[in-house]
Amino acid sequence: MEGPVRIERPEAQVVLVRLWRPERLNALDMELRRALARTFRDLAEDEEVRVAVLAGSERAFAAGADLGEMVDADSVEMMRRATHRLWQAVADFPKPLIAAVRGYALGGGMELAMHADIIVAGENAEFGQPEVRVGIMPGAGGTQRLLRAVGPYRAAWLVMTGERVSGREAAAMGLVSRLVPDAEVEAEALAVARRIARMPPLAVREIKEVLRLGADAPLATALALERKAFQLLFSTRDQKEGMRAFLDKRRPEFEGR
Ligand code: CO8
Repeated sequence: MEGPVRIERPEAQVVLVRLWRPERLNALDMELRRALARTFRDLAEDEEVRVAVLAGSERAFAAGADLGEMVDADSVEMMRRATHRLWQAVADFPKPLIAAVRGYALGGGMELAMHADIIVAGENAEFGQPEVRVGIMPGAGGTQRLLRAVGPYRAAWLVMTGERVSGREAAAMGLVSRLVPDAEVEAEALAVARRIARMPPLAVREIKEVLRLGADAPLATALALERKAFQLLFSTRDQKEGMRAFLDKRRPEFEGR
């Protein structure tokens, strides 16, 4: 398949979305971003897909926005590009998204990784928000998602200095869900995807939504959201199947109903 975003189907119900602009370390140009947004909108509707893995190449998950496309832009041009709509297509993906990070995840690349629910990273991956070094600042969640992930003091240090941290250091900060040797990143991300794909999809979808919405809501509101979603799941066949299978001492078969 041609193009900067490639779709692989390594197994049933799991899709691997691969950023493929290796000669530019997967720098995110407009073509790649548009393709990524289209891909996630399509996958959201695809009933065959329960979980997505987002990966890059061996050297780079993504080395940030394509600076060649930004250097001469003015504010009006940046407003006209309205790239937040393209990012939003990834943020709105309703199924679990696992980022498999090898090599560089810088600037917009690190922000893209933070759009995922789970980050699997290699020990020598390199995370960073170097925007300040090229005269700007993060513009796709790199101040806000990072702040929520690692706390204000580490976020300020990373964003103000633009320094890079290894996968190991990022894991110690809480930015990584699973830290593995570099060569095992994709296999581990796919193994996690496979495990989640076996779970009841409606329950997983509710979990994602409540985690996301709850994180920024007052606690009482978030707990109410959780309670309502919990109660709602009692109308699913998968709830009956899951509990009945447990009582019958057999494996459940979840169908997403
Ligand atoms: N943009 C364009 N081209 C890039 C980028 C980039 N971000 N990163 C790498 N490339 C290109 C290089 O220019 C080089 O091209 P060529 O072979 O033609 O010279 C090729 O990729 C390979 O890169 P290097 O030769 O530089 O490889 P090294 O291993 O020496 O270095 C680095 C790798 C450290 C990753 C280095 O390339 C680098 O510092 N890249 C820039 C990283 C950066 O600053 N990223 C942040 C960009 S700003 C940003 O992401 C803002 C996001 C805001 C999001 C909101 C958007 C609206």
